[in-house]
Amino acid sequence: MAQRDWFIIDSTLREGEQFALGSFGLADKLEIVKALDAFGIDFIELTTPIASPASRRACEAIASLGLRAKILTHIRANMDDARVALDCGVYGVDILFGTSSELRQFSHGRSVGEIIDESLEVIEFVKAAGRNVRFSSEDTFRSDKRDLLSVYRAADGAGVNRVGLADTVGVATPNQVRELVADVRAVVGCDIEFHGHNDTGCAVANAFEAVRAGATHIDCSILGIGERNGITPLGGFLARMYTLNPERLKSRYRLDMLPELDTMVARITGVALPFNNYLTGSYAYNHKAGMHLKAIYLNPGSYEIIPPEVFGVTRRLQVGSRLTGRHALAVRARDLNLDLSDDVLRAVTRQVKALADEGDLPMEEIDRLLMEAAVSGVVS
Ligand code: HCA
Ligand code: CU
Repeated sequence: MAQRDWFIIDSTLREGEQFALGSFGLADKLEIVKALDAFGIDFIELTTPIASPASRRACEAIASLGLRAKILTHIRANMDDARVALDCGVYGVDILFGTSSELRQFSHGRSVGEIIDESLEVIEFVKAAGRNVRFSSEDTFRSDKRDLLSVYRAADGAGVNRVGLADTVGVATPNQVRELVADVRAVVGCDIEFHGHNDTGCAVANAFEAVRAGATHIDCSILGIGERNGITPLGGFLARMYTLNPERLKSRYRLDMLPELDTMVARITGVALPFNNYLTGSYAYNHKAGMHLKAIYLNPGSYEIIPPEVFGVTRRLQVGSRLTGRHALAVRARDLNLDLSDDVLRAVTRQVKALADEGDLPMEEIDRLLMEAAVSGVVS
């Protein structure tokens, strides 16, 4: 199935509010949506306005900002929910219904026929109001495929803009996502959304396979925040897609704003930015081993699949470790305008390695050793 154009639905203010520390005040929400809008995010999904009075006020306030990003909110297949959502002035609603046998038995107790009937009423109501509507089935990947396809077919027939597949528990493998999206693609004409949890570390790969199989909308959140350990992180998904089509991403999003988005959500939620975060983690562009350093100096692409400056970050060259090499020290010496012979450089390298066995050396210490060697010509 040919890849179609795809869009990002940022759910930091819906799924992300389900993160343990994701309890956003109005000022936080406004800061986040404005930053997402400046970044160029296509859609922003908000917590349902019926969750609480403040949720409703936030939904109304954000919908009236006139952002370029289209504002969606998440609702049950329920007419009251739909009315309140439309009253808030949102661009569209994302309807969710559980289709897995577990949810049908232990949660809402509806049959597939009842799910279809209740959903169609809401879908028709939203369509008649001229708004955008999506129908998604919770826990898609543990649902019976025949049930799923008949529900999706009915939703498509009723004129939804999108159907959604949700890997609610993060159990799907990339292959399963590819197959199921392709199966859904074969029975619906509307757009397809994918929402993937990261319990088994597959959320980025699953989102990528969904796009390859014909999905058009991917749910992400900044830093991946959401229920449990979260969903597809915006940065990780962008990194994945960037390597395949850099120009397209650069033309659509202000990629250099990613550090601002990540640090903003880390600050607001009170978590540290993960050290190994995609692209923006403190060490995501750290180069340490001598062989890596040598190649990086000659051509950064040898160990970097994405130039750091594209995402507004800088590389770190860690020269003062026991894994360092002569080339790294030679480059540093050149930067300091020191003229060191090969023998002296080898000797300094040995000295740095021996000292670094007791702990990495800061750059000032490296510089001091290089300058000392330049003056004396020998190294003790
Ligand atoms: C949840 C709901 C949801 C909804 C996804 C969607 C999920 O479990 O709280 O609307 O597509 O993961 O199923 O986030
Ligand atoms: Cu979810």
